[in-house]
Amino acid sequence: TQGYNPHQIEHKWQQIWGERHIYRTVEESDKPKFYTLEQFPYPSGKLHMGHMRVYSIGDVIARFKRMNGYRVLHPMGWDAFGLPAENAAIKNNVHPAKWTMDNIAHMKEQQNQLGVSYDWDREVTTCQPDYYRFTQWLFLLFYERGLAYRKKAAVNWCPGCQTVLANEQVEDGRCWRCDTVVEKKELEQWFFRITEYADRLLHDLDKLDEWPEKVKTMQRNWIGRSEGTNVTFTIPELNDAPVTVFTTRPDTLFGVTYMVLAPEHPLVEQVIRGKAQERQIREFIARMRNESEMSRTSADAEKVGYFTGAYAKHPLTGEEVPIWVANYVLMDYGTGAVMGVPAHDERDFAFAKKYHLPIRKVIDRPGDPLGEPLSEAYVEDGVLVNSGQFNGMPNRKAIVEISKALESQGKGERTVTYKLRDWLISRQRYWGAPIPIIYCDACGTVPVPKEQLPVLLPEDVTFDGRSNPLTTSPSFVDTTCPRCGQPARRETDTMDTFIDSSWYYLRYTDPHNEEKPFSKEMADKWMQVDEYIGGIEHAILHLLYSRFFTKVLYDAGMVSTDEPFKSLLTQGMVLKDGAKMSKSKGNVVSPDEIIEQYGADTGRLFILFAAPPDRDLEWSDSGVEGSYRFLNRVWRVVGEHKHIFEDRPQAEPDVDKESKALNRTLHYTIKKVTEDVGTRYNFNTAISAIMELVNAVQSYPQTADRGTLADAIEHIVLLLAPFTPHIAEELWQQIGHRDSVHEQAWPTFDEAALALDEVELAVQVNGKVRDKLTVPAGADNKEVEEMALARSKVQQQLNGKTVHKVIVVPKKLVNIVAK
Ligand code: ANZ
Repeated sequence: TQGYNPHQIEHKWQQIWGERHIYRTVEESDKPKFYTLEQFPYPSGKLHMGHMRVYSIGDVIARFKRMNGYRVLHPMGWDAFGLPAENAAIKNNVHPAKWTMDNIAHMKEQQNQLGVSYDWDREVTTCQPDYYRFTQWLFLLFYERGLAYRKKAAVNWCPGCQTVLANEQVEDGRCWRCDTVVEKKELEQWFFRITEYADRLLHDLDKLDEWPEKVKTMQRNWIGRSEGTNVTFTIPELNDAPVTVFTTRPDTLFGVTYMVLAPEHPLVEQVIRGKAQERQIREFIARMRNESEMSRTSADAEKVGYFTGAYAKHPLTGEEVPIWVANYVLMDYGTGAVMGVPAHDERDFAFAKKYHLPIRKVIDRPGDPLGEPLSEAYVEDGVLVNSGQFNGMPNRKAIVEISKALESQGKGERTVTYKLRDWLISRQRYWGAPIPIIYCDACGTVPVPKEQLPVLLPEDVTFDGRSNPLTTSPSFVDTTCPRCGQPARRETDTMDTFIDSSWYYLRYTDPHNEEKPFSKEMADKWMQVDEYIGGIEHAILHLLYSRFFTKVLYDAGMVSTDEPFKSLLTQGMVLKDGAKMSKSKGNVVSPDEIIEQYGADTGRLFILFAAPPDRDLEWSDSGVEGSYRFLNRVWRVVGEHKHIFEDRPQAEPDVDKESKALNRTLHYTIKKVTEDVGTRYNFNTAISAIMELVNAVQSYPQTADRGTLADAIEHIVLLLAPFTPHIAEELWQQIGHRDSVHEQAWPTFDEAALALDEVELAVQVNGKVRDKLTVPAGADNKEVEEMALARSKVQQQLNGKTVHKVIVVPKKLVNIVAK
C-alpha cells in the first residue's frame, strides 16, 4: 500500500467536496436545526493559529451535528471594513477595496486548505454594496425608532493633519503619522441610543445560561448599573441656583465637607467668573479636556483640584461647603458633580488630605468605635453619628431614610445610573458604510429613502491621510434633497465597523435577500445561533452590540428572538513557550507552515487534542509530530486490513474472548466520543479514546474474528471524520465505500456490548498486592474467595500461616488477612 500523503489527498477531497456541494445548507427538512458560527475574521491578509484553532473547533461541531441528524447552518464571511485597509491605501497607494478583496481571496484559500465545512453560498462580505446597503437600511430603522441621533462629542483631532483620528491612531498622545500632539475637539457625531436598552441588556444576561459566567460578569460591569440618589444643593451667590450630585451613599450626607464639579460642568463658568482663581481654573479645564477618562480616574492617578471661590448650601443642615473643580470627577457620569465625604470615600480622603479639607466622621463601627482623627477612609457599614435625627441608625437603613427625607422636601430623588454610554458610531473615515443622511438648508436632516440605498462609496477620492477622503469627493458630497429637490449635502461620516458585525449572523440566514436585510421567516428558521465561538477579546463590545441589535430588531418585529447567541464558547489562546503567539514576540507558527509540513489534518488533530477549547493551548512541535505519527498509524492499520472489506464477513463478536473484548472497546469508544463531543466539547479526551481503539486494533490477534475487526476499523474512520476530515474520507473510500464519510450517520453504541463478562481483581495478602485474578463478572464473593485462595502465588505467601479473614471488594480486590 501507498504511504500517507496528506497533500495529495487533502487537495483532492477539498475539490470533490466543493464540486459536490456536500456542505450546502439543507433548508427544507424535518430535521432539527443547528446553527453553529465562528466569529468572522477581519481580512488582515493571513490566517494565524488563533484562526486555525477557532475554525477547527467550529468544524468539529458542525460535522458532528450533521452526522447526528441535524440540518446545520455553518457559514463564513468577512468583517471587511475598517482602518487597516485605509492605512494600506495611504502607505502603498492601493485602493482599500483591492487590498481587502485580495486579502479575502488569500484567506479563503487558506480556510479551504484547512478543510472546514462552510457553506460558501452564504458568504457575506461587509464592505460590498449588497451587504452595506442593508447596514444603511438598519441605520435608517434605528433612526426611525429614535435610536440614532446627533450631538456634539469630543474626538481626537490632529492639528497637523487637520483630521479626526481613531483611538488606535493616537500613540502616546501624538498623531501616528506626523507626531503632532493630539487634541480633543468637539464635533457633531452620530450616536446609537444603546442606553435605552441598558436594563434589558443587563436583565437578559440571566437568560443566557450557556454563556461563560466570566463573560456575563464583564458585561454586567460594563453596563454598570448603580442605584443611588440625586441630592440637590443650592448656590447662594447665584440666587440659590440648584446643583445636583449623584451619590450611592446618601447615608453619609452629614459628612459632606466640600463639593466637586467636573471641569466641564456648565456651572463652573458661572461660579468662577470674576474670581481671583479664574484664569488658573480656565487653564486647568483646558488641560483636562485633552486627558483621557482613564488617566483621570484611575485609582493611583494624582488628584488635582482648585477651589472656585464659591460655596454650596447643604440641603439638610444649611451649612455652606466650598465648591471645587477636580480631575477625578467626570462630566458624563451621574450628574457631573459629587459631594465630598472624605471620612468614607477613599478618593475623597486622599483629596481632603492633599488640600487640607475637613474630614468629618458620620459612620461609626458598632461596638468598636473608630478613633479620631481617621487615618484612612472608613468604607464599611456601621451606625450613624454626627447626623442629627439619624444618629444611631444603621447606615443601610439610613440610605433609605435620608433619601425619603430629601424626597419629601423636594431636595432629592432616588435614581439609577449606568456606566454604559450611548454608542458613538460616527467615523470620519472612508472605508466604512456611509451614513445615509442628507442635510438640506430648507428641510434639515433628511434620511435617504430606503429604496435609494445603497449610498455607494465614491471612487474619486484622495487618500493622503490628511482629511476624511469622503469630503474630497464633490460627486459624493453634493447631492439633492430627497424631500424638496434643492441642492443639499451628504453626511460624510461612515459607520463604526462594529455595526457591520452586529447583524451579520442574521444575514447568513437569508444572504441573497435583495429587499430587506433578511426575512423574518428565514431568520426564525435558524435563530438563535446555537453555538457561537470566538475570542474573549469580544466579550464586551461585539457581544453587547449584537445583543442590542437583536433586541431592537425584535422590537421592530423583524425576528422572534431577543437574544442572538444561545450558547457561547470562548476559545483559549494559542501560546508558545508560555507566551501568546504574536509577531512582536517572534514566536509565531503559521498555519501555512504546518499544512505545508504535515497537512491540515495533523494540524487540526494537534490543536483539538492539545487542550479543551476554552483553555489556553501550548504549542508543541513534538505534539504536532505525535499527531502526525498517529495519523500515519491509522493509515497503515486501515491499509493492512483493506482486503477484509473486499468480501466483508459478518461480525461475530461472541465467538472468542478477543473479539468480545475488541467489540467492547469499540462500543466504549463510540460512547465516550459521542458524549465528550456532544455534551462537553472535550475533543481532547474524545481523541485519546480513538487512539486507544487504534491500539486495540493493532494488538488484535490474527486468529480472532475478522468481521469484528472490520467493524472496529470502519468505526475508527467514522469517529475521526469530524476531526480529520480528509484522511477519514480517503480511508472511507479505501474500505470500499463510494458515498462520503461526512454524509454518514453518527455511530450508535450498544449498552449490552459494554457489559463486562470478566473482571480482573487484585489479590492482596495482608494488604500487599501479590497476584491478579480474572473471574466471571457474575461470580459471587464465596466463589471469588475460593479462586483467590487457590492461586499458587497466594499459597506461597500463606505458607505456614492461618487465614483469619478474607475481604472481597466486588470488581476490585480480594484481601486475605493471615497470621
Ligand atoms: C458621596 C459618597 C460617599 C460616595 C461615600 C461614595 C462613598 P458608583 O458605585 O461607581 O456608581 N461619583 C458620582 N458621580 C461621579 C462622577 N461624575 N465622577 C466621579 N465620581 C462620581 O459610584 C458612585 C459614587 O461615585 C458616588 O457616591 C460619588 O461619590 C462618586 F462614602 O457620593 B459618592
